Amino acid sequence: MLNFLKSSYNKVKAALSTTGSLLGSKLRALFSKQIDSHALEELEKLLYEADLGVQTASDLTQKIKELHASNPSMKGDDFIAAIRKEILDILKVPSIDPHLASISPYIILIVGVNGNGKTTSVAKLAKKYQDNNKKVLVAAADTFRAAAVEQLEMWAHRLKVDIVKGVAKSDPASVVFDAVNAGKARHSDIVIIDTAGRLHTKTALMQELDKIKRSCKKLVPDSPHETLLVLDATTGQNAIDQAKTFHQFTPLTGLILTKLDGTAKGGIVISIQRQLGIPVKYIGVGEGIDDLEVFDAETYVDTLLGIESNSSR
Ligand SMILES: Nc1nc2c(ncn2[C@@H]2O[C@H](COP(=O)(O)OP(=O)(O)OP(=O)(O)O)[C@@H](O)[C@H]2O)c(=O)[nH]1
Ligand SMILES: [Mg+2]
Repeated sequence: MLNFLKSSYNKVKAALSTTGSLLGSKLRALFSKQIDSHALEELEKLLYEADLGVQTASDLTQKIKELHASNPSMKGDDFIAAIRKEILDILKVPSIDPHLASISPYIILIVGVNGNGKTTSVAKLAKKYQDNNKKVLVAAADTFRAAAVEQLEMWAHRLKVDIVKGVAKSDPASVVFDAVNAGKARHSDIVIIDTAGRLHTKTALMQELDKIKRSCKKLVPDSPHETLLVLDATTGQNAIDQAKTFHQFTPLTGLILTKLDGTAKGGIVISIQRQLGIPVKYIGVGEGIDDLEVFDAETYVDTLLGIESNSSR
């Protein structure tokens, strides 16, 4: 297993600590009182406010109601444990493709709405692979703005990874073709493609992604191996709409959820998984180059619920 697949959990905890302490302590306070209809209503509200989504909030509340009815002596921590289990059931998906290391070049396409953190995530991913002795090439296929190419160039320079870029306003699909070609010729292990921010509601821009994918396929069948949608966790339920529309136009293999350090509502991960079934593969926990973590359901849930993990990670 690649080293970086074993997350460093402290950063995740730090990023989610606002939510963790808030939701966890609020739940504990709630469960220390009499579980009556008022408390159940309050529970549903708390879960909803943490961005778990209407359905999950309602289902979890129903579950607690049933548990309490069948076992009135249940205590606060028992309820929290029950919620933990339910959430883990929702999040039970394989996280990283097992064949990841064996295909070369492994092509990762990064897509998303403007400003969600695509370019930063490309750089962070490049660094992770590089730290694991993978030869990385990044493709600056955001030809829409000159500044976008410069931003990725700056990262590529700092990280000393190969970059293939197009001239301003050139066809992104042709930049991608050149990049994948270069990746093959230079024996890159990983090619990560940065694309322009696009609104999920703009059909022409969404079709452009198809063209980019065709460029990849011409050179490497079955690629891109990953199409990762970058979502900003602070946009709450709007992120769900973005994911739904992107997924319709261009099937996604996973999500990168950025800016979890900037929200007190980390529950969006559960909403997304529950409604769309697309796995969150990475989470962004800051602006630094090392602030990207492989998503781990247990760490996430424990942090969200303020449960002290006793494993020695
Ligand atoms: N706090 C925090 N900031 C982040 C994270 N990821 C990205 N950012 C910041 O979000 C801003 C936008 O990031 P970019 O990577 O430029 O976003 P983009 O999706 O490439 O934007 P466009 O190319 O304009 O569509 C930058 O200021 C990043 O530093 C994160 O996980 N946490
Ligand atoms: Mg960008």
